[in-house]
Amino acid sequence: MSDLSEYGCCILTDVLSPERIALLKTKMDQQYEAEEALGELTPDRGRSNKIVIPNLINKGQHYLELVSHEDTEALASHVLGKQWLLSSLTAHMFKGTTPEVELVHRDQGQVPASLDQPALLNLFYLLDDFTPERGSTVVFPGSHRWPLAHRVHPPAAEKGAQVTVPAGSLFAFEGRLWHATGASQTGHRRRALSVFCSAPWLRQQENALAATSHDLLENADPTLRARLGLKTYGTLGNVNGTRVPHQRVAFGSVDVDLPDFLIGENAQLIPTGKTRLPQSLNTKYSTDV
Ligand SMILES: O=C(O)CCC(=O)C(=O)O
Repeated sequence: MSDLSEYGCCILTDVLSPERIALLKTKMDQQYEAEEALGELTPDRGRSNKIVIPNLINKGQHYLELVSHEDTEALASHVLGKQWLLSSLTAHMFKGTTPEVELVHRDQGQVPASLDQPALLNLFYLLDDFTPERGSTVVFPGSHRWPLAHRVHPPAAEKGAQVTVPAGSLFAFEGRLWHATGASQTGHRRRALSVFCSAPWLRQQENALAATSHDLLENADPTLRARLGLKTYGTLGNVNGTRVPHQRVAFGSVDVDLPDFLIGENAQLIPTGKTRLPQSLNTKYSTDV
């Protein structure tokens, strides 16, 4: 925690056991291959060889365990307060070599640069060793405290330092730190899982309530539901006008249920539950059956 406040980043080693690393690597590779086979439905990966597998929330309990991991809880609560939100849960890897360092950025680039506090915290759980040859992250230690004039235009990538961190570590960097994905000479996969945490007043990177299966939301424990946004923070995050517990509470922190109905014009009830597969899959399914 003191490194985080001094340098804007920190490293905790030996956080994941070798067995857990092996399992997560296998699961991540399988997930990637399976999504690639989805054809038109494969998420858009962009043109870079740095691959991000989005929205791991629906993709297995083994990923959700990192959200409730004690080190996630400790660091995120320390930096962002106890009511932090899950901004996104993603997997990061390379597919072959990457010739250039990617964009140098601050994760909280969309928050006014004059804000002198972290609004985001990126927790990278490393499944492979991060080394400069493998394109480890380029960081500018201490840049989270740079004066305002240096917070908008990024520093030159060559002036940064690349981290060296062993697999199984947690590499944490806060939202004001200038950083970039390094160039990979070797083409090593360099796998990591990102638990991206935000202050409770900031919009989440993934639209969790639209992107999470309702089954998962209904069955999630209260802490996970809160991390995904089903808890109020002051006057934020209400499901207003439909039946929720503690209807009259305007301030504070209250668990919120997904309503079965919204109330529309002339009190017409609008059902919220919907599960519709794309037409092509529906046809395939009914033919197979
Ligand atoms: O892939 C990396 O090394 C850094 C990733 C990054 O820049 C980010 O997630 O904001």
